[in-house]
Order: sequence, then structure tokens, then C-alpha cells
Amino acid sequence: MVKKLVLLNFTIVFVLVISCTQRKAKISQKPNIVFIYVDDLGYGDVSCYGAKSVITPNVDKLARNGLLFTDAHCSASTCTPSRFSLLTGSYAFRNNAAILPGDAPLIINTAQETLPAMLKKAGYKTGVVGKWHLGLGDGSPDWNGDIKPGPLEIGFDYSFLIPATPDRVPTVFVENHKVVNLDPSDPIIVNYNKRIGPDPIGLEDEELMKMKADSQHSGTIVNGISRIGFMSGGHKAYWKDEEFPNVLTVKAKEFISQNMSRPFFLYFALPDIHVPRAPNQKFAGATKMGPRGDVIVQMDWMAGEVIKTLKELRIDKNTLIIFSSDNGPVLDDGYTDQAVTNLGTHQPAGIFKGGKYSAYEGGSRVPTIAYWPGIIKPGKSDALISQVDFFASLANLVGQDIAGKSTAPDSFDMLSVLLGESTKGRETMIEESFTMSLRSGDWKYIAPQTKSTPDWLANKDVASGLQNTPQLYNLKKDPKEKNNLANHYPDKVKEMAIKLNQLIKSPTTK
Ligand code: NG6
Ligand code: CA
Repeated sequence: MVKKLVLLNFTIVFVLVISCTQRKAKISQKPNIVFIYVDDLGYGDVSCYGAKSVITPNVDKLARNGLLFTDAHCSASTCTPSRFSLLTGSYAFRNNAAILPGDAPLIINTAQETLPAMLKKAGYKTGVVGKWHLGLGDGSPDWNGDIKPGPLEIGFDYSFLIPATPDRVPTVFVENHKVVNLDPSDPIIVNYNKRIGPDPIGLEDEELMKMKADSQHSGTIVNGISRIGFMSGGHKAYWKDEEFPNVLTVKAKEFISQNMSRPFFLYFALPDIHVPRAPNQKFAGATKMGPRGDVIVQMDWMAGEVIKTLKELRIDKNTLIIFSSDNGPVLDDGYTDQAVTNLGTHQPAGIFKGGKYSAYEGGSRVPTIAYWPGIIKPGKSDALISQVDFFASLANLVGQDIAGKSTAPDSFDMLSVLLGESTKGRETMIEESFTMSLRSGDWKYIAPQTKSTPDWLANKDVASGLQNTPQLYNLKKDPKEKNNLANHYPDKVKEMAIKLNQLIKSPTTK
């Protein structure tokens, strides 16, 4: 028996060594890396993960010809924490990262090595196009001057941003250090506490609005949509939400074609399918689900345009594309936009419970595809991985040594899993929400809630997973997290609570 096990182990290691060697032989130059990061896209929201009411041909093509993950996770069930982990390789709670207002300072320490900085060291040109939501500036950003520090100070060579979220002011694009189309005679002022300036606001001027909003989203009205926060000035710089797909896709394509002759890293952070959902007229009515369905189609088109560009430039065979989402799905997130009424039989989180904001699997288990023609064999992987692992995995891919450093403390090198050479994923993984959960083998432990949650969460129709007592689920037998077994297995609960606390206190280094 022991001999057999040793032999099996040896075979696994041997196969891994062979496939790594084969891969190394096939790769003659460093690949470009394109990370397509969708906002609020749930496990069941694309057709390759089972959606029927919306069809996503471009994402499906990636899945058909790449590796589709069934148990891959963003690190948290909200945006800022997930993005923080992705770019730093560190769990967000280590930095107390939570959903940020639109005038928050940059939360990534500029002295810390980030994913783009690491890739830059490896010779990559690095760019970010799309939603940022990691703060800008070191106090309040100077919207009328140089907005820094920001992406350029943490390792990106180029940035074109929606500064926070589409539902937060300021509703302007920021390119590198400047607001795009800023008119100096109409300076931008942003305030998250009180109304400023004469512009209409949602609480008073409902007749100007394209869609109804809740009270938090009833600040300044821009483009017929009231936002979170108040803003005055910047009228010529206002974005038009319906133009997001065109504007951002053009910027992504430009970045790719300008850097096609060298290795590049593009972090393409799509604003869809976050609220407010205002599809371009090309996509309005594309599904029977209303705007939420239509912007899934829009998102698919944007992904498709980037894929097409790589093909046209004949660099697709030397580009690794990773497709994923920053948190699970949500229907009503502040605007009345038919997401609830027109849902029909669509299951945004697939079979899983919960979604955005939730401690259940629907909060962080998201569509994830790795695509690299000729290197990644098409297939499915059930390995457990987290986006926090992309840092160490990509460092290995581009030959950067981050072992033993304080860089990316929570990131495991999962390159062989990402490329489909191994199915051995993580043994343990933290899922962050308004509490903490631990995955370990077949088990999932959800810690009792200790922190208070925002008032608005209590009124939301989401299974938040927040309870005063521990929860324990056997995901293999109960993937929908229906049967809390905590009372049946007190020892397991204790063991997992201890393990979770250990991991929270000190990161397991790569
Ligand atoms: C919440 C907003 C929600 C969304 C979220 C951030 C309220 C009531 N809700 O605070 O609409 O903007 O923040 O979403 O204000 S995320 O995907 O960027 O995390
Ligand atoms: Ca999000």
C-alpha cells in the first residue's frame, strides 16, 4: 500500500515535471497576459456555465477552447477587496479593504510590490482599462489637477479609468493622471456627505431620471441616472454610460496594438454587469431579462472585440487570457431595472446559494476561464483556486522570484493548475464577506458574524450567510449549503475555527 502510494506520488510528480518541461519547450517568448475582469458576474450568468436565457458566444468560445474552472473564486464577495487581492496577492482584510466611496485615497501602498510592478520588472508593458475602485490620491483626489498616486504609481504604464464604480461620482474618465475633457472653467468638486452645487439630484428631480433609484443612489443626476454621492462641475467631462462599451473597447484595443511587439499585460476591468445597467442601443433588448441580461451580452461583445483584436494582430497564440469576475451576482443593487421582475428561470449564481455580499458560495465562486491556444488543453478543472493566487502563478510564468519575500503573502503558485497540467488546487482557502469563511477539503466553515454590517444590507434580498453561530457545510454532499452540520460535528467546527484564525493572523507563505 505504502509502496503503491509512493509510486503514485512519484508518477504525479513525474507527469507534472514532463508537462512543465513540454510547456517550457513550447514557449519561446514571454506571453502577453490579458485579464478580462467582469463586475458582478455570477457563476450561472454565462452560457458556458449553464445560462439559457442569455447566450455569450465569445466567452463560450474561450471556455470551449480553454480551461473552465468549476471551483475558482474571487477572494471576496465585493469588489474593492477582490481587486485589492488580485493586484497585491494579499487578502484584503490584512488592509481592512472594504467597498470604497468615489473620493477615497489609493489603498495600495506604493512601496509594495504589486502584480503589474512584478510584470513590469519582467519586461512587460502594463495597462489598466476600466473600473478601478481602489482609490486615487493620498488624501482626497485633486480632480482638477494631477490625480495621483494611482495605477501609474503602483506599476501600470497606462491607465484609463472609471475611478470608482459607474454608480458613484465623479462620473468622468481619468486617463493617466488627468480627468478626460476637463474644462478648467468648470472645476469638479466631489462630496460624499452633502449636496454641492446647483446640479439636480435624485431625491428632488425624479422626472429627470431614466430609472428609479433607492435613497443611497439618489445623489447627483448625470445622464438621467442619479448616483451615490454629490458632484458639481465637470459637465463637459461627464461620461455617457451607454458609451462605455465603445470607449473602453477602443482604449483596450489601442493599448494592445501599441504594445503588440513586446510582452504586455492588460487588465481589462469591465463595468458590466454592475449597476446602473444602461446598455448601448446595440444591446438594448438583446434578452428577455431586461438591462441586466442585455449588459451580459454587451460584456460578451467587449470580451469578443479584444479576442478578435489579438487574432487580427496574430498575437493570439502568444497570449494568455484569463476571464473572471470580482464577486457574485446581485439583482436589485439600488436601481429598479427589471432585474428582479424579468429574471424568469435564470439562475445568476447557478446552483449555488447567495451572491454578491454573501458568505455562501454564490458570493465568490465565479466563472473563471484560462485560455492560451497551443499551451492550455481544452477541458474542465475542479481544482480549488483563488484570484489571490494569480500573482505567484504569473510570477512563475514570467520567471520572477517572489519566494520568501513579503510580496504577495497569501498567493500560492498555482501555475500548473492554471495551465491545466495539474488538478491539485488549494487545500485551504479563505472566502471574505461581511464575515470570514474557510474552505478545507469537502468542508466549508462560516464564522459567526462579529463586525456590524451596513444598514442597507439588512434590507437587501440576499442570503448574506451572516449568523451569530457557526455554520458548517459539506460541499461535496451539499453544494447548495442547505444543511448546517455545525451541531453534528463540533470538533470539526473547532478545528476549522482554529485554522481560520491561524491563517488570518499569519499568512501561509508560498
Ligand atoms: C454598495 C452599493 C451598491 C454597489 C456596491 C459596490 C448602496 C446601497 N449599495 O454600497 O449599489 O455600488 O456598494 O459594488 O449604496 S462593488 O461591486 O463595487 O463592490
Ligand atoms: Ca463587483
